Amino acid sequence: MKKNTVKAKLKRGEPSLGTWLNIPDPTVSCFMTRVGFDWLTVELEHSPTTLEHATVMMSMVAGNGLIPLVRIATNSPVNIKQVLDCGAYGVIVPMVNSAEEAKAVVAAARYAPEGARTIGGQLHAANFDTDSATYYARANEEVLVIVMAEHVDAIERAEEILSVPGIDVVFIGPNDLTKSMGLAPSFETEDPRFVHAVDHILKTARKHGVVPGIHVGDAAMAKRRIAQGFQFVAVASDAGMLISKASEVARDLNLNAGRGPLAKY
Ligand code: 3PY
Ligand code: MG
Repeated sequence: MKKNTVKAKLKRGEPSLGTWLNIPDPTVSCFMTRVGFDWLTVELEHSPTTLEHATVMMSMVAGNGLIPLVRIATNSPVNIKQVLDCGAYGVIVPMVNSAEEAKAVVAAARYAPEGARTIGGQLHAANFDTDSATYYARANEEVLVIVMAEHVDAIERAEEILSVPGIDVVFIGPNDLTKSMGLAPSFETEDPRFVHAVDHILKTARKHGVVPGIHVGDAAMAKRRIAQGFQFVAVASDAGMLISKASEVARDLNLNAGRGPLAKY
């Protein structure tokens, strides 16, 4: 059975960088496997991507030697079970704001005795180049369980959330987090509430042996967050990078005068 090389890297204390696949197209996923990231996350929360697209995209990512992850739309056992059964090496769950919600994530993502994930499917094993029996025996070791801290409630309850056994990574969503503070959504701000929240998650994650992660808008921010101690770092998205580069070219040709700032995510 293939190893989850991202999980292994994070366990060794090393940083691991990836990006988001917001475009529901395996050709784009294929291109993105060629640029050097360790992992690619198929976005199901804020994109037109269906489970069917996601399955093909994950097969492309795993087949090309990268680690396919999925961010589901909402925290539900059905969403978690389906993306793992369709071949994800890890699941990213948005808006986990209490210990109960974190326990529900672990229960859905881990087979017994750690959780209550039900048995079935073939694609999970196929994406790990193994048979179902081996997958059932080893999945708990290989699958990454990632909860998002992206609301002031999650910051307040970080101690209880990150004490829940079975969580590998806590991933900060700066845009929803800043919005929940009454600020304009942003990847980064000097606002002391945001600075303190990020620091608090970093320290609390370390205390409980959970890997700290964060989404950033560009390479400079990624370097700063890694220097600060973050390990699981997502940089922008395929769609964000496409729009950003295309807009830059259009701007250099004076084609987009009067348009708003470029998308980063
Ligand atoms: C956010 O910034 O809110 C995110 O969800 C990033 O992934
Ligand atoms: Mg978010």
